Amino acid sequence: MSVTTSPTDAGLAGSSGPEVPTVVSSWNEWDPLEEVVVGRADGACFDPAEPGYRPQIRGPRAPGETFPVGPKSAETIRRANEELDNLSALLADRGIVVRRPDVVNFDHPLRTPEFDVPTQYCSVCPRDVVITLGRQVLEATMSRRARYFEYLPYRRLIRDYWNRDPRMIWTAAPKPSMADDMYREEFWELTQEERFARMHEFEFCVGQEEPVFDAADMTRMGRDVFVQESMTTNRPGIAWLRRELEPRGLRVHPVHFPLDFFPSHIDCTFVPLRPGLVLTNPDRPIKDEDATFFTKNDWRFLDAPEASSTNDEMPKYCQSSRWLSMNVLSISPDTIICEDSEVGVHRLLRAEGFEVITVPFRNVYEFGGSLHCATWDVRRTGECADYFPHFGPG
Ligand code: ABU
Repeated sequence: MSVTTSPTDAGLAGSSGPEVPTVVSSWNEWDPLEEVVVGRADGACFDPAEPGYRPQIRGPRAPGETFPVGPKSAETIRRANEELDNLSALLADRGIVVRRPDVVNFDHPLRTPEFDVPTQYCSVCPRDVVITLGRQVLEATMSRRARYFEYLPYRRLIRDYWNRDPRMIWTAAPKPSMADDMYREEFWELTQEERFARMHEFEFCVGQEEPVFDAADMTRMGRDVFVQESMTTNRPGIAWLRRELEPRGLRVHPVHFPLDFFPSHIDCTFVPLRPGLVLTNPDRPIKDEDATFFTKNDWRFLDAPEASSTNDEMPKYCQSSRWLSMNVLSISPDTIICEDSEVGVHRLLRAEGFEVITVPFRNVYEFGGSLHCATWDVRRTGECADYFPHFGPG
């Protein structure tokens, strides 16, 4: 495949000079990692049910048992924090600057003019909330009520980056109302057959009126940013991103995975590992028309192997799928951090020539994600490159 440095670099990067420090700069998911934010579990609550979300207990349940509401136990939080701290120490040992969000107590009801929820959620998954797009830090609209204020634990860090880096651009996307009529509650009642029949409509639990997106529905590949239509990102959300990012020289592409009936966040579905290679989910193939853009630019899709557990064997209160196995963190184009138990993924990546580092992370799963979700890369070495030179038709 051919790679060119984007002709729009100058416009994207702004003025440069040795005296101006670069604090925020990350163009893709694989360049050498220099600075990262790792989430923390303190103050976390169970995700409350709401129009955009119906949490479920995994595996067998006692008669009448319902999904808990309120704070997670001190022991659950301790175990997750141990793994998050261990990841932080490993990254720091490799010379990567690691920063952490503020400690926030999420056990507060939230009431706005449009809605209320009994508690908020947690600060384990910065990836869902904020994204670095070159020199820009963008706060997502978010899609769920309990996550409306989830940017707050990161604001001290964002302000610090903004103060230290005069070229850093700080943008907060407009908050949606999250009123009842923003959602399509009938989505939750559809049968499997109905979902199958409607799989190409890409209509989920959020409507198509207000722009809505979670940051984790985006994946960055230099000048090109891919955004999946999902339960957490709608078409106006993608249109908003396009208008925001294209004047800065990026290209925004909607992508679709028709067999994923509950899509939420692209990083267990379509995970770029290095230029020309994407780890793909065999249960959730990309729509043919979307795949063409990759194949005509000589990208290769590498199907992930079976995960180490079934969905039912995932932690009881975990709302993510077994495909957290694919939720890896690249710290360079040839070094990837994976969860300890996901041996199939280790084997596959080693066979592709990657150095694989493994860490225990299963106690983090019930907080919404694995290694990619629980991190937000602020700075990676490298510039904006064009990995898709064959852009037009033909
Ligand atoms: N937060 C990522 C979860 C994606 C999945 O369950 O497949």
